[in-house]
Amino acid sequence: MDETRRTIALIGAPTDVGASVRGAGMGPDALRVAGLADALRAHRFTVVDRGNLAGPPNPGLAPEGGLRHLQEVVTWNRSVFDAVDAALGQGEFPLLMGGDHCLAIGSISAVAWHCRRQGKQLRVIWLDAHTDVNTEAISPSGNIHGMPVACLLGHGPASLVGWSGERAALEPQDIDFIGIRSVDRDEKQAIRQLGLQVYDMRHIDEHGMRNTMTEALHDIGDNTHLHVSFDLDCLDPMDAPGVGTGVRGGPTYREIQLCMEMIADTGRMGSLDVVEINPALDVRNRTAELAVEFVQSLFGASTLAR
Ligand code: B3U
Ligand code: MN
Ligand code: MN
Repeated sequence: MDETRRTIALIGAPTDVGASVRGAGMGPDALRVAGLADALRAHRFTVVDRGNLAGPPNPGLAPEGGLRHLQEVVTWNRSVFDAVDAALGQGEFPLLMGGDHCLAIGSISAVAWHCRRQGKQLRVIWLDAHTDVNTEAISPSGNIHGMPVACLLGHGPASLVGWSGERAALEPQDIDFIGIRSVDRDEKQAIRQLGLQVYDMRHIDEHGMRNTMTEALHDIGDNTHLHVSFDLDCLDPMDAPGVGTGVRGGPTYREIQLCMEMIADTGRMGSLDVVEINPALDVRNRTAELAVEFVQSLFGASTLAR
């Protein structure tokens, strides 16, 4: 990343339609207030804030057919797809500021579409307490922010799959999960059936973050486009209280720093989602400020590097 200093396009998607806890729609402004753009400029990137996308309000309805707010989720993701696609088309680095994690459907579908046309190999690192691989048939909540991975793998409602030009934007071997500690009963079975690579907290406890990330990043090559999908509830809620569905027992601050620095060292990160910051539940914008710190590390900031 250091050599190229690409233009980073900040894309705000202020919605919580994929969640039942309200508040993640304020995430983009929380990141702006925490100084995301200037923090990246300090590392000599050109940063363009494209503002916030527009979309339907959260109607606050119960799930229908196992899906809450399907139409609104589709509409928001269409806008995200178009904005991410446009940024990639201009050679920019798209940084999606969510919003809840359902928005990764549009974001990663656009990245997959781009990689397909460019003949690039897409790899995704999913930083989260949850695996988000539920479908409408098995989700206990109907919340689509618990389903984006399933949709990207080609399993979900017809209106949310196939956006990348193929039924599946991702194959199971294209994605690694880090920090997992909350998986629903039927979701566990889906993970086994799909053969997903899940580095749960026990794995990190036993092997350490260094070995975990070495494994997760081992097949990154010159032709890889690495997409990072960063759900702030990956962090321990003691550090990051501003999330809707926090789960205790997350990685430490130091472990996440190392994780981000090792991703940066690959030099292959080409797109990023920063999602699930919920300012309504936060303490003095602490979670957004922490996100800004970790995003800087993802872009190569380190203690001794300029
Ligand atoms: N697995 C649960 C909870 C959840 C998933 N993602 C978040 N929460 N943020 C579900 O509702 O699918
Ligand atoms: Mn998530
Ligand atoms: Mn999560």
